[in-house]
Amino acid sequence: MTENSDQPPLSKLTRSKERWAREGRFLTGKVSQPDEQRLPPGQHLTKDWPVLDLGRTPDISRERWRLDVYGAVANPVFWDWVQFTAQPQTQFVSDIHCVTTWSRYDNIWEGLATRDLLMAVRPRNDARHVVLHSHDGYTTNLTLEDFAAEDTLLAHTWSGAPLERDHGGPVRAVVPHLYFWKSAKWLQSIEFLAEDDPGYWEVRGYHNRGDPWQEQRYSGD
Ligand SMILES: Nc1nc2c(c(=O)[nH]1)N[C@H]1C(S)=C(S)[C@@H](COP(=O)(O)O)O[C@H]1N2
Ligand SMILES: [Mo]
Repeated sequence: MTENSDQPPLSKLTRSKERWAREGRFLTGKVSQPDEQRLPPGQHLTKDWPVLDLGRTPDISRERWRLDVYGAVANPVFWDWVQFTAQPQTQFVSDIHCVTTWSRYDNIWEGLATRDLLMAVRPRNDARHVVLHSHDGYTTNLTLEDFAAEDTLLAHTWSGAPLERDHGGPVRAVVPHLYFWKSAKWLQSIEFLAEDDPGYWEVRGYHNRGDPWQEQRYSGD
């Protein structure tokens, strides 16, 4: 999580979010279950789709894009666009829950399901954790179990159209059962690890797991 000095400065929102994590902003103290209520505690519904990131938007063409999957796996891969899109394609419809309290229902994603990726790379027995690395220097960590969740995918298409650059195109992760900061945009590589390695927001006060139903917004929640 080194800060690149040739990167533009972080956005004002990014700095505010660091402060909110320290203050415990937006916490309601409630817990609910997905089957009881579609909207997690403390969230409100939005119809538009806000753009949130560190304020650096990488410009990666599909031609230049590669996916590097490495670490504690039997079969590491380094795919270009043609190889990536030759993998099994899956469509999932899921809700987005951002820690800054907006949620957006019924997003239609298409791409490679993480379960299919796992079949291709075959995690070793000692693999327990996954780190997603992005082209803007962002990282986020997941347990192997959360990464392998049923409706989790590496998405290149949203609502039938190529994923926009602002929203992480060419390819972003989508991990719908956790807060949206776990869904890395501009995905560059996926690292499998025996030990946990907290990511960009996880070392800046966000919860290590981020389950919206348990309102795991910040560390210590
Ligand atoms: N690479 C990268 N991925 C990222 C981020 C980021 O700054 N860089 N921000 C995260 C956060 S905090 C959120 S809420 C979502 C926002 O995705 P959106 O801009 O498509 O709504 O992306 C997540 N993935
Ligand atoms: Mo976020």
